[in-house]
Amino acid sequence: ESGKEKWPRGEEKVWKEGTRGVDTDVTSITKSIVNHVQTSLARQAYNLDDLGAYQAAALSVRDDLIVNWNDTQLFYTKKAPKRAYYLSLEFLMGRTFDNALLNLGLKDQYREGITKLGFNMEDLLEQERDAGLGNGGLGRLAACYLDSSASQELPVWGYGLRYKYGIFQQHISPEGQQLEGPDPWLESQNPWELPRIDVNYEVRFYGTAERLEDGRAIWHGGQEVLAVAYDVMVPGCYTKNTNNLRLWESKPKRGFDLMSFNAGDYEHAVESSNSAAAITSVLYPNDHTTCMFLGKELRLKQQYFWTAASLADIVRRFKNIGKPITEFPDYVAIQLNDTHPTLAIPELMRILVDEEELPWGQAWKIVTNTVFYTNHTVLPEALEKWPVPLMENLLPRHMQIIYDINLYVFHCHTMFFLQAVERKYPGDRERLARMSLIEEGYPKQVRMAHLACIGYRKVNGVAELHSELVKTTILKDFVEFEGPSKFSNVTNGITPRRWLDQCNPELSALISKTLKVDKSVWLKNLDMLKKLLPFAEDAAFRKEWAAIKQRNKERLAHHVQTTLGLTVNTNAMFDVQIKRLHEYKRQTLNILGVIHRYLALKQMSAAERKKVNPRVVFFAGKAAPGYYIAKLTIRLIVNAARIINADPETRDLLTVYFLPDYSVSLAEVLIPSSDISQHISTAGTEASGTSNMKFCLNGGLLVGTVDGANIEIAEAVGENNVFFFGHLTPAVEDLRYQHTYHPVPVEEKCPALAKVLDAVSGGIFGDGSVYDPLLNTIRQGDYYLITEDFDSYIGALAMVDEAYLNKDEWIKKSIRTTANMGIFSSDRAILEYAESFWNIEPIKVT
Ligand code: T68
Repeated sequence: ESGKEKWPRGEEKVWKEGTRGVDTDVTSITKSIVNHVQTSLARQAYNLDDLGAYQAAALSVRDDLIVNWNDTQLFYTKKAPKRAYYLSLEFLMGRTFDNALLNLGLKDQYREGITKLGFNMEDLLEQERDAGLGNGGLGRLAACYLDSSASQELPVWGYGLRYKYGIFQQHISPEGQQLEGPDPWLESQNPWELPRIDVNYEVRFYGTAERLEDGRAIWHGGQEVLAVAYDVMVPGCYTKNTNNLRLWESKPKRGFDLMSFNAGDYEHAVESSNSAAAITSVLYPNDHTTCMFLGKELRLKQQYFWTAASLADIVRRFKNIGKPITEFPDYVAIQLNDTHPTLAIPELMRILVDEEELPWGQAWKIVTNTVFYTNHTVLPEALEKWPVPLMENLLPRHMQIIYDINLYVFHCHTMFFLQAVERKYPGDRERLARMSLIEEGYPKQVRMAHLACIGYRKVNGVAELHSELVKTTILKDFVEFEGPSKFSNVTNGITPRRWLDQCNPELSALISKTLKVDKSVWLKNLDMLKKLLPFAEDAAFRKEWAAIKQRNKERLAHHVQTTLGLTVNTNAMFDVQIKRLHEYKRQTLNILGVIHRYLALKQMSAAERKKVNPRVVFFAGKAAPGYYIAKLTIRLIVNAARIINADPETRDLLTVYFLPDYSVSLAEVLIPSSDISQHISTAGTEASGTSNMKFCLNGGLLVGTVDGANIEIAEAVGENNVFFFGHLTPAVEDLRYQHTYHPVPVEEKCPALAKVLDAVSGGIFGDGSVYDPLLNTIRQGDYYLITEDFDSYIGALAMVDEAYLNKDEWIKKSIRTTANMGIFSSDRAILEYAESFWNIEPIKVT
């Protein structure tokens, strides 16, 4: 990578002749596939199955990616542009094969070649396992941003961990309980990564930090483990630019402890090697609930291991340019995806002060000019804190640095942090305690968001409302103290390559045909979708639009039939809620609404039922393994579905499905099929949401609360094209106060809901007492305000029913929605980061 060596060795002509380009004709493609069958897989035509054929085809595509990737990296090295690094503990990439073929523009050629070899493209695509290295929105956002960085030709790398086991596999027991199984996604070889055994760094834990006279410290002793790089190629859409996602794997520094081995102590000998390998063995399956990480040393180890290896790599690459370290911020921008990588701040301080021997103030200036922080939640229980004793033991030098930042950092280049706070608000001890990096208590804890907030150049939220809430709630003191200029917003986005072209190829083709523009153009300029608006008035276009939606419904029905053996009514309206299970996301509100509908249907006469719109409700999502109430919600959904779907009186009009093991690939089938999707969090709790954007881009209408990015979606597509309900954010605090101090029984507050709760308790879905802990969260306290929003929720769904009766108007709404979604492309979002934060520019690889 250094680019300094003289090259090529030997004869340039010979090198040139041997250099491979990207194969784009069908004959070269089939040759390459057969070659991989024969030599890479050591198999033959007569015993090749779908998996083997997929692997050979994938290796062939990988060759093309490597060519582009190599050229890109060399080009970057030569040009030495300022680069941005996206540090995220999660990259929820999903499958790669289809995406790579589409971005390379080679899908048709590969399809033809694969057919010639006697295989079926769709079957091969199904062979690939999802890379499930994330929990939900935060991890998928990182994946969308990588796609957009490469597509917009920005020099951006991702850094993450190569978990041996990704997000757990979800099974549903016959009683409706979620059971977790491991996700051994690396079991069959992964063609999309390049092991870089030669790129490795030592990372230290434990030991002691000895302060020297000159302000530096020496950190020694403890345990050292090795971080080894695996590179994942990230192709841009219709460009040679192919970026890199570098994932670290942990390994013992030495195979095992020879001393113990020779002394016959085999167990001790392998123990330390196991503990090193454990660091990257599994993704933590928790989101939004840091209490589940509390005191989990392994999680802190993951965070440090990854930030230390990534920073060492970034610093080494910078040094290869040959510039003085003071110019670091001119060449490097580091974006931190949530507080998970906040240790980057003390780690970069450690490198600059202890290793580069810079004075503290100069080091601090470099750090605060390099690092940016994105906040993804204002839920108080989700804010990261680490117990001081744990930190002191695992990372003694970093704990010293954090104390030093708290007490001695030059703030605004004039004063120490806490001293400056004291000066501005004399005698305000409470404020001082609130703002300190250390929370008093037993044990004391380090507040990562506060560290993030003073160590970063910019802090941003992920949708307008959320960014406002960050400023007025969790970081209010910091905004008052420093002024608002450091705090800003970048509304999330999604990549239209995966979330339109790949998951909805027929719609993509219709758009290209209608706009008379090649998809390579509009997929990278998504605002061009606006030109679809006039076609909402065109009956023939509407017919095609509706037919595609119908075929997408049939595709989903086929999927459900083949995987679960269930028959779905494709003449019904498809109503979808897919996301992590969480009380704030209110899947409970949805299932209680479904039960309300069921009870209403049961009351109707046959004549009345004739007028009802058939509806199929889909749920999918995983619950954190320790999240009891979320798991109980799944149980209620599954058991309600079992009874409702079996009722001959109503089953033509209402069915419910819980699709197990939600994943990126399942989302790709569900999203294009929806008529409506639900995004119904309590106002002020969902930072942004990104699946709301995916549904709307595919012409599904939104049912939602006035929360997160729902608000901006409604602004973009027009409020008459969304179905809003529920209380607004400013009312929430007051309502919660009422519920706590002046509680009113559900029977009084919301009789319709009370009936539903009674039916569940009464046992229509089996033993009602099982659900008491879940129902009691509503009957008592009702923190997420289900009683407050239930009536208006039911009202919104009634409006959906009414609107759906007029099919023509409905399709118009659908078209207008898609047409106005261009602004939610992750290309727009990543360019905002590039321009207003990182100060980097596109650089086209030639
Ligand atoms: C999500 N956060 C937000 N967190 O909830 C969502 N958390 O509104 C937003 O659209 C999305 O981020 C992208 O900005 C998450 O997904 C996690 O998954 C998570 C994981 C570990 C620890 C904490």
